[in-house]
Amino acid sequence: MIDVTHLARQHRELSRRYFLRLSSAGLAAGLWVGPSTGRTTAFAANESPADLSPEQALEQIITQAPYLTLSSKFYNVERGDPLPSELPEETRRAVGLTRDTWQLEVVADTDSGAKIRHPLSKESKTALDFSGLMQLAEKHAVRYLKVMTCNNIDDPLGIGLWEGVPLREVIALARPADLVRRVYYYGYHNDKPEQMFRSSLSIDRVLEDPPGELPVILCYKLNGEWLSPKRGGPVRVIAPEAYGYKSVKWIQRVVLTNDFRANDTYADANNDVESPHKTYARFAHFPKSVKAGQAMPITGVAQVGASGLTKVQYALDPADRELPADDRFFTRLDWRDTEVLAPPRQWGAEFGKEPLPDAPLQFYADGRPRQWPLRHTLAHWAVLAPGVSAGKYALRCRTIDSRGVAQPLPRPMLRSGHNAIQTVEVEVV
Ligand SMILES: Nc1nc2c(c(=O)[nH]1)N[C@H]1C(S)=C(S)[C@@H](COP(=O)(O)O)O[C@H]1N2
Ligand SMILES: [Mo]
Repeated sequence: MIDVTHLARQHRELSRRYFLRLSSAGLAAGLWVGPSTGRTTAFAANESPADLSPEQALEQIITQAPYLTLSSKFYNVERGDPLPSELPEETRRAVGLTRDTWQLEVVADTDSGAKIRHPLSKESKTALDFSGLMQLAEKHAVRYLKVMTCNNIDDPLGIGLWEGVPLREVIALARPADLVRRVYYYGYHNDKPEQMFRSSLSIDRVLEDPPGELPVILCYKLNGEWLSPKRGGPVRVIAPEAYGYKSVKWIQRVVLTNDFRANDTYADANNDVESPHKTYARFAHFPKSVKAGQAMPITGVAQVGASGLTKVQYALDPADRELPADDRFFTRLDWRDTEVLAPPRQWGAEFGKEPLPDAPLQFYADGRPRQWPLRHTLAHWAVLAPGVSAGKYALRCRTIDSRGVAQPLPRPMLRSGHNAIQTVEVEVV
């Protein structure tokens, strides 16, 4: 049997690039939307030339993909008619969606009893503008890696290096005085209440980061470049541990309230609005069809959720094998470990072969990550699975979190973060 650990190590030394063909190539081909749409299988169709050995094929797959996603290659989730990101430049200027016209209001929900001493409002000409934000950035700017995932979409939308000012710094400017329990925040949506997209967090989450957690930021850069209109520019919220709906784009208004309840747009339609990232695995590349006895290069990504990640495993079972009805989450399959790949030496996307500038919060000053994999990012994994006899197989993947618990756990609903165990078909001929 081929030793993948060895292969990957050797590979690291040889090529210094061993991340999967995911972010850019994958998204370009629309591969990031799950099996329900049939699109992930495009990965499988995208197979290595037949004259490569399985080891070479694995190496090729691993070396060909950058870790980060180009800003333009993120999968967009946006609403509005017209879409705020598609407004012509001149309209964007008129509605405060350019860096030189943007303003952020931070006001109190006075009806709720909340009191602040220094409201930042357009009316009183005290709203924060972009140069005010940049002034805060000089002292407080932070950067971190974070995956953007919609709790209703199987695959992550993209992963990037986000830069911004902690939201607490801007809230501090407004000098909250009394009875503030929650932060409501709103994106621009054509000034039509029915199109409004909003989200909320407890004031404590914004003011204080639990150990190991990252700050909620007002983000103005992605991968070292100004945030584009598509990604929510000039400024969006990034809520590091939350699914995408907490990261409101085209942010223009923050309301401090004494209401303790979430007012999120995503509270509708049974979405869970207090649900951190789930740890779960997805396939990137697997052979749709393979010869009997031939080793199978299999790769994928795993989202490293709140509970961390220690392992990614796969199981290969005859497709017609009857699974116990009481084991919907396949706990009794013959799960085998894959290799979770080490940090990339090249980050790809806008950075290409360049190192990440100004060490992100999850990194030491010398550019090494403080741990790997990082929570709220993606881990890449690979395995060369031993060959099997002819037949149709079901191939599955799952993760083991940092507490040793297999994830995803059985969940009553997927709207707290899509987390079904992925199953794909492999035909051995
Ligand atoms: N203003 C606004 N912000 C928004 C949305 C939106 O429709 N309008 N969609 C949210 C949802 S549901 C997701 S999953 C993420 C997607 O971010 P992306 O388009 O940058 O990938 O943006 C969030 N922020
Ligand atoms: Mo979403």
